[in-house]
Amino acid sequence: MGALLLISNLAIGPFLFFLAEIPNFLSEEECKLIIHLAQLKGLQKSQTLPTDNYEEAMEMIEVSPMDVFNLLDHNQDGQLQLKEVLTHTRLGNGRWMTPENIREMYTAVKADPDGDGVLSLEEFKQLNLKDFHKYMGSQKVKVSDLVRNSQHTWLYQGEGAHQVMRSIRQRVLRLTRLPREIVEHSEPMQVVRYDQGGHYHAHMDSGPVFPETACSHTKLIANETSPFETSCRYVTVLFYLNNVTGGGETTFPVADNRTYDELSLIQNDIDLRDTRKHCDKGNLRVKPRQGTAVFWYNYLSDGQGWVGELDEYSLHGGCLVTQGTKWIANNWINVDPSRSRQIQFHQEMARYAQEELEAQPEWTVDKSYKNVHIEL
Ligand SMILES: [Ca+2]
Ligand SMILES: [Ca+2]
Repeated sequence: MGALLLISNLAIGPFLFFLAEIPNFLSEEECKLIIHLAQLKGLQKSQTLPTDNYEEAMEMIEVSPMDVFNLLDHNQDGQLQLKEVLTHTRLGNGRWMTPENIREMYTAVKADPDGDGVLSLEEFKQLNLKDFHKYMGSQKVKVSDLVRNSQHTWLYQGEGAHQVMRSIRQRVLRLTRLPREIVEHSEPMQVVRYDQGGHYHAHMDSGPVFPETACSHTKLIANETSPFETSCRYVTVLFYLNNVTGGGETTFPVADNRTYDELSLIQNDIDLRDTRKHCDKGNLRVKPRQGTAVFWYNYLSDGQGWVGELDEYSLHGGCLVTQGTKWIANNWINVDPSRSRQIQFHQEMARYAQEELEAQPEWTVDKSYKNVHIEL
């Protein structure tokens, strides 16, 4: 593939965050075909509006106010700064919270009587969490308020798939130089459509890995129940399937930073993770160009030739599409940070194939991903 020679390194961070942009990785015809196949299959909303039973759901959770306070007080100074509250956006009922939203909420539930924008422990103790949940539940949420406003579907790439889909998988195999069985047993291709007004605020494609964390793919064969689960997406290959009339860049807000600090992403009311408002301030932006592939690692190496810790520099998001439609596709290569579990997974997959449990055993992997909706 001549195209592979045109790799340009866009970012090399202090821990060698690597990002490559490869023009013409896909031909125009291939891009059109992927879009066509996705349309035939049908797309679904990537994130739905929060349901009305949020309040009841929150009341079921028994956490003491002190635990919540300590969880939020990142710098442990006994006060909750605005950015500390903002970094825990899961509090937002699926809604993306802005500094303005937080201030409105403080006013509504009278959380900050001295009005200094900071919640002291005393102020927090006075706060009735039920009022907070009631307020959140009463907020009308629009799709533009969500973390992610897009539609997506999955396309099979295993044996027997459309020759173009197979060919792309082979190219990804050569690009990533990973073992064939790892690439072949990874997630199907995800195709995403952003209409005008669509966005995806900055996020990681995969989660941190603790000793108790299970990977979605190897969980199938591991007979353990784990408190944490993540998709273990070692590599992301993102394809731009069309030229976007306006906006829709991929932003990496901290790709070139010297030091990573989650809270430095929010300064003076500017949240760099907000891809509707602050994409222009990010460190690195890739403009969508039909056929171009972008490739990066979401995890660092463990120093022994295997997957290590999550690379926080891989934080990225989809900027607001200001005009037209944006089509992209993702290929994620899934690797379990536990080498033995990954090997066991391959053995099991090979066994399934041999036993011919199903007419097309390769579909086993794809089936396992069918109902996976990982919010990241
Ligand atoms: Ca604090
Ligand atoms: Ca205060």
